[in-house]
Amino acid sequence: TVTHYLADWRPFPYEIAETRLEFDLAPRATRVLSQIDFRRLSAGDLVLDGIGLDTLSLAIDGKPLPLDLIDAERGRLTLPAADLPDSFTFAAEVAIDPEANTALEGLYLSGGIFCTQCEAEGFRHITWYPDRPDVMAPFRVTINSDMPVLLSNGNPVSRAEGRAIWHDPWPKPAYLFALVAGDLRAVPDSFTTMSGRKVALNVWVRPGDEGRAGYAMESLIRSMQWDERVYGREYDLDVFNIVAVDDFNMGAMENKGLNIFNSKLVLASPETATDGDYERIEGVIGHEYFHNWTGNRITCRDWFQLCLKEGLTVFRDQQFTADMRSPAVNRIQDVQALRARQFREDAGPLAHPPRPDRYQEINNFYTATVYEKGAEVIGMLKRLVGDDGYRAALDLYFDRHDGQACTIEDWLRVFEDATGRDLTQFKRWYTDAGTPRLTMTEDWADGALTLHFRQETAPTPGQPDKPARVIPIALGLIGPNGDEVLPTTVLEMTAAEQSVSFRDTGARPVVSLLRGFSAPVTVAREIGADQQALLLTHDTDPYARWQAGRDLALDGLIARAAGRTGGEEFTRAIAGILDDAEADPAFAALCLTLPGEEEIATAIAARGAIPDPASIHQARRGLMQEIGTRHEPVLARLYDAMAVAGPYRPDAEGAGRRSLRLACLALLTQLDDGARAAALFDTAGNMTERQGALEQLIAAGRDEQALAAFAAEFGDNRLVMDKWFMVQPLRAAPDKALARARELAARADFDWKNPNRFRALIAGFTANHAAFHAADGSGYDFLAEWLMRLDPVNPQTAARMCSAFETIARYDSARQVRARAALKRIAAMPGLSRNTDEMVSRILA
Ligand code: B3K
Ligand code: ZN
Repeated sequence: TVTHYLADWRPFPYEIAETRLEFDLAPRATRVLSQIDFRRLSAGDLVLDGIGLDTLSLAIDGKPLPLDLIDAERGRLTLPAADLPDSFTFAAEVAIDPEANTALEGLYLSGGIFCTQCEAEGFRHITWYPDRPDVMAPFRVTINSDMPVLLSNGNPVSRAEGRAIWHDPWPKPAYLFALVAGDLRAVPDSFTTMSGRKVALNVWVRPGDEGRAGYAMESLIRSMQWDERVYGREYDLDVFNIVAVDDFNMGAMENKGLNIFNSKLVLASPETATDGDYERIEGVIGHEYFHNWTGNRITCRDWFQLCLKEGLTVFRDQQFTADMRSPAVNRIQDVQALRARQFREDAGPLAHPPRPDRYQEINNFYTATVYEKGAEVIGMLKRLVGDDGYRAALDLYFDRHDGQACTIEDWLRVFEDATGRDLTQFKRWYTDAGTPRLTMTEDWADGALTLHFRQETAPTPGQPDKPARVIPIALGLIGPNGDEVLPTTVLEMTAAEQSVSFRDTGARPVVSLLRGFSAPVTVAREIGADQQALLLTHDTDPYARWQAGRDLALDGLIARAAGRTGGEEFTRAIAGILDDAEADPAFAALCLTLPGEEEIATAIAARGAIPDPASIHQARRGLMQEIGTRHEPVLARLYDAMAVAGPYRPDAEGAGRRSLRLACLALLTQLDDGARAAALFDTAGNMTERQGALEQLIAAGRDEQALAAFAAEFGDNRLVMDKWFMVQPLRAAPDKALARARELAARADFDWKNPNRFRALIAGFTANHAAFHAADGSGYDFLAEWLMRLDPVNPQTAARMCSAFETIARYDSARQVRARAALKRIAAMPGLSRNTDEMVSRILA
């Protein structure tokens, strides 16, 4: 295996004036003709990438080239510089087999629809090309096919019987190329941009799905408006197409003018999609649309710079969602997701910086660190330079770098130039892995409160030393009577240790720390339960308020998991939240939902103990029961009060009410044995409540009828049945989940080659913490078995799911031995993909 290093990047010695492609589509033998107009920029051979191509002919300026220039083993075609004029047209004719393409990379078929996925290095599966993001070109694409709908990037040029021609004037790298051909129906609309250009919009779906594409279209229009209003960015083609396909390795792809989506992020109706689905659709439609400027017009110089486009685009989609919904609630959700996925990654064998400096398989680096931490880093930058500084820097970024392939250095330089700030130390957030641990101790003397901060970051793979970073610490002070005595103040920590004092605060206040989660760090501080309860009740910062409740609950859960009593303070303090719940139901729901088992395990490990999954499961159930018992009347009242009258609307307000309703239901189910859940399942008119009720029935072991009814109603809807496959292993009691998963895996409709279906069942199971980490290693064996089955078919999806093993080092040695044995079996599999091989080796290292 080859390791690629950031330090090895060299400019490509040629540029491309235009790329012309012609496709003769056929499922088993698609012919691709390419003509690429190259111009020499500097000395060097012309090296093109190509994998799995049946090369029929190669030529330079019409003169045939010998096919033995191809190094099939390395996937390369090398044309010696000496044989090349200064400018020339390279032509190739190749044949490819879309039907055999189960890896879903390059050109493949999904339910009879031809479609493509080229990021990161999929284009080399289509034809010979400099498949690297810093080689940009305008594309002209001809598609020959009888399919009714033929789409590619850019603007349509002509359409005739069996042929469509598309032209994309905006220079782009090959990873943004896309082609779609199939029997599709359009849900059309249009948008007039701020300069008055009319853009035709289409969401393309299979016949019959038109009625479920409306929300995606509305989300697209809101995204276009928002990017104009907030970033001054206008769309730049005559058409914008979105296509939904059922077989897709990730969520969606931002191909220029032709976004291709996993159908689960497009199709929604009240009966089939949950509030969470609607929110994700809006967020991902926004994300891919925002890439048009942050990713497409300005792209990455090389794949090490991936977070240049992804971190920024996640940051933008989070801002968008906050504007469309509730900033406080969405911030808390983003922090929860960051902790669950990125902190976890950062603390284990797969830790890497937002800008990695080496990789074997770049597809393994589309991670929470590159995406979500990349976004947090931008949030910190914005906090440090202020809103105006941020806006000035972004304007400069678009001005200076439009049409270019850029680096993190270019990005930081626009902030330095626009604001005059030196970002040398700040850059460590991009180059260093690991989550800093911020410790705060307090001194109270002579009416002055002094806070002492210390930051440390544990070593990560390949990075033993961790110099201090710039940490913006937003904090406020709350007096003992609940009044805020110091509004949010930002402290810039730059040294390993730093102190700050506050006077004239009256009686000793409580510190509301890391408001708004101002930096992606973990916090260690001495704080009493009464102080946490004070913050939970009185903090003015919603994130800090929620966090106080979280910490209080975690303390209780950890005590219980260790066989002690615990959670009484949380149970008591939650009364205040319940009293106030109707003012902001979504926020109350977040406070009322206990940390998950995985989060409890993380907290136990952070305190230097070994988590025991079964005790954690018991502890959580036990505390839920106590909370339910203690607050039953008010929970029951809220449960009824939160029913939303009238037709379902996927807005934040309705979603908030439903989330509180389901949070109450989870607690009440501990007492009523699923009576309310069963009633809700039978009567609810929307998928949010039906799925929520079903999950409770599964956890309560009363699911037989409901599951049968669900399958009878939705058996022919793949997306809905994915939910059915997911919730069972996820919510089943830990000692029943594996048997359930194995039963489901044996069903004829467990179409495991479909990534959504595979993930539903297998990731549903691994997310059942106590089942996956069963003491006998049976959960590890189950995952290994399925990863070994999937790897030869779809290496990308198999490799991603190896990360379920990334936390094994925190468990007892018997579990570690079993997990490592499972990983070693995967590692030893003949023909293991480079993707999975890299993941498994890193975890085993
Ligand atoms: N850029 C794509 C992700 C491509 C993943 C390749 N394995 C989607 C996105 O981030 O918007
Ligand atoms: Zn993205």
